[in-house]
Amino acid sequence: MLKILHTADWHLGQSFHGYSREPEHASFLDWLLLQLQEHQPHALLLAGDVFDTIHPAATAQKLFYSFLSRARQLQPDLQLVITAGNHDAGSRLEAPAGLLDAFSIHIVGTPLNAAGTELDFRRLLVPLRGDSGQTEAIVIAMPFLRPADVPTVPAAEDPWLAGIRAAYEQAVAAAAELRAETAPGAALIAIGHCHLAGGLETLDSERRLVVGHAEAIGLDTFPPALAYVALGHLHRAQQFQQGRIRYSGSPIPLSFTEAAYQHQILCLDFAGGQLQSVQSIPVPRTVSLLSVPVRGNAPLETILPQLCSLQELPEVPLEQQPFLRVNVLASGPDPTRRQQIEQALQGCSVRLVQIHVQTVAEQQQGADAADSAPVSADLSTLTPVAVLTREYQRLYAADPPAELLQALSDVLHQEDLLA
Ligand SMILES: [Mn+2]
Repeated sequence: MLKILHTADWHLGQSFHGYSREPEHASFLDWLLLQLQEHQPHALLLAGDVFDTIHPAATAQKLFYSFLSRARQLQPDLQLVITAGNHDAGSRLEAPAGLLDAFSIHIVGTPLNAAGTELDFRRLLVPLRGDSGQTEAIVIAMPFLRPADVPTVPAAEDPWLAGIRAAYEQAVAAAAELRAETAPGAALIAIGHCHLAGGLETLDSERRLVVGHAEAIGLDTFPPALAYVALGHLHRAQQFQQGRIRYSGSPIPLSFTEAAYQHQILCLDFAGGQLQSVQSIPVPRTVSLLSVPVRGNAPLETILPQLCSLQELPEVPLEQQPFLRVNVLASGPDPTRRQQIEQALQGCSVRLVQIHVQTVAEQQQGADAADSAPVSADLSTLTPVAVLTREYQRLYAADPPAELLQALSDVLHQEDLLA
């Protein structure tokens, strides 16, 4: 019997529109320690994106290392396996690995050997002890694979994707070999940080993994010999192949587009080399993400009364205040927009982090069409008034009001006087 917790995409140190997520991360890690006490897992797997950036702030590093130390104190037998994601600096994350190994904390940042010259799949293998005190699983601690990290596959149509597949093939072979030598009944488990074909992305959340034209790897990258595949990268929890392959998702919403679903960690039970059961454990949300309106957007005059109703939110310290995004549908320019919104929010216990403006024309054509509207012009005949008129028409599907044109002509006239 072997019990494992699977989590990923912590993104410690994330700055959210200028606000720190540290209090939310600290609450999550406190909660995770309680889960360790309650579920008493033999191991914890963290499948990449430990930190949000390659140079995490000292406070983020402190949060991480103090979690490791508290977890070890609470549960001295706990085995931790941690890999680097695309947001992490693999070799930096791995730098203290020699020290942490002594505490059964295995950190893998790169699949390369110590000299950084060759792939070494043996060093990715972490045997996990279960109830029996014997090895009950062998984990392939595969970090995020960059194009330079993967084996060369001759004549591959896509060298990166083919290389990732080859990397797993060779790693699984190495794991099977180790299993045959040391623990014949053990389960083979792989960690991965990748975008699986068919996976649900969260718009504007995950940093896309595109090299050349390729992005998503196929499910067949993970051979049936693997009893379980613990994935990171996609922030929404999801599963494939009857739950044999799973993303645990991130523990906190990392963008507004992630606000609507339940974040979780997974608790897995293995016996006889097979996955027996999976329980998803919802992570309590300590700071909410509010959008006004809840869906889509609305004109400012409709939004303002809704903002005033936020006065009813309980007063809490800044770090606990909900994050707020306001989605405005604009029929024309309005330099007082922010001011009106801030006024309506006065005294409200919220943090306004984003005013997202979509114009009527953008809404009609779809934002992309408006962004990429083809522009061609004869510069010799292009006047400031023509530029204003065209841009206004593009944004608002209407002619600019007379007072706006007058204001422009006043400015131009002043320039003439100054010249
Ligand atoms: Mn991530």
